[in-house]
Amino acid sequence: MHFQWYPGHMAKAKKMMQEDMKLIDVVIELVDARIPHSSKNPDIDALAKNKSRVILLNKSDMADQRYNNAWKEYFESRGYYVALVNSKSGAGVKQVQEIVNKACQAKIERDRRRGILNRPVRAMIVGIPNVGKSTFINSFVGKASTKTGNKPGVTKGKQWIRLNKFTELLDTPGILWPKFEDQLVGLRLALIGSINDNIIDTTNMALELILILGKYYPQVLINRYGVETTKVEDQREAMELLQAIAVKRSCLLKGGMPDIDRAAAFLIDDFRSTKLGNITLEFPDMPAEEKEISQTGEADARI
Ligand SMILES: Nc1nc2c(ncn2[C@@H]2O[C@H](COP(=O)(O)OP(=O)(O)OP(=O)(O)O)[C@@H](O)[C@H]2O)c(=O)[nH]1
Ligand SMILES: [Mg+2]
Repeated sequence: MHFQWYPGHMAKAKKMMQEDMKLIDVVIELVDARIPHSSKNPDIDALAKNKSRVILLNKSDMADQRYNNAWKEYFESRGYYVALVNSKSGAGVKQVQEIVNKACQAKIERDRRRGILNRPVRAMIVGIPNVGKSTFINSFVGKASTKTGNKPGVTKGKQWIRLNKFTELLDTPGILWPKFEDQLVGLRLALIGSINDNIIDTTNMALELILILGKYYPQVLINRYGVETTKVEDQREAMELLQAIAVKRSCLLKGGMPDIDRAAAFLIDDFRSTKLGNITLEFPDMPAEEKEISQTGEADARI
C-alpha cells in the first residue's frame, strides 16, 4: 500500500502538476486531519500561485473534533476555503461544491464583467498518497467512477468530470510529495500509514506517538493499558513507558525482558484503528519546540 518517491518520480510529478495548473481555476488540496501540517505539500503554494485555494481536512472522522475546528479556523485565517470531510462516509462532502463556488466567486465575476457567461470553473484534486483523493472524488461525483483502494497510483490522460453547470473536475487527482526531508514529518506520516513502515523504525514511531499522547492525551494510555502515568518529557521516558506497556500487556521476550518491538507494533495498530480514540497529532498552535518534541529531527515550522 505504500509509495516511494525517487528524484525522477518527483520531477515528473512536478512537471505534470505545472501542466495541469494551466488548465484549472481552483486547487482542492486534501490533507489528513490528524496531521494537517505534515500531510501538506511543501511546494503547492508556489505551484498554485494565483489559483483559488480550497483545503479539505479529510479523514476528519478519525481525528479529534476539537482540533478539526481549530485547524479549519487556522487555514481560513490564512485565506483558504476549508471544509471538514469524511470521504468514506460522505459526511461533509456536499458542502464542498458551495465552498468551491465561494472560492471562485471573484473569478466568476471577472468573467462576467468581460462578457464571459457560463464558463464552468475547473477544479483539480491534489494531495499526498493515500490521503483519500480517489475516495473523495467518488463521493463528490456521486458514483464510483474513479478507482479507489489503499494503494497509491497514477493514471494517464486528461478527462473532465462535469459536476454540474458551474463546475468541471479533472478526473485524475494530482499526487503530491510530502515534506520528506523532515524526519519528524516522516515519523508522523508513517504513523498514519501513509509511508512505508519498513523505512521508518517502528520503535521510533511508537516513541513519537507516546510523546504526543503524554502531552495532549494524558488519559489515553492509562485507560487503555493500565499504565500508572503518561508524564513523558523525552525519548528516554517515552521508552520507559513503552516498556511499561509491554509488561502490562505481557509482551515479554524469553528471559522476561519487555518485547519493545511487539509493544510498539500493537500501540501503532491501536492508534491506526482508532482504538485509542480520535486522536490528532498536530495542532495549529503547537509551539515550535513541541514540533521538535521527539528530538529526532529539525522541526519544520512552515505549513
Ligand atoms: N476513515 C476514513 N478513511 C478514509 C477517508 N478517505 C479515504 N479513506 C481511506 O483511506 C484509504 C486511501 O484512500 P484513497 O482514496 O485510495 O487515497 P488516494 O489519495 O486516492 O491514494 P493514492 O491514489 O494512492 O494517491 C482507503 O482505505 C480509504 O477507504 C475518510 O475520510 N475517512
Ligand atoms: Mg487514488
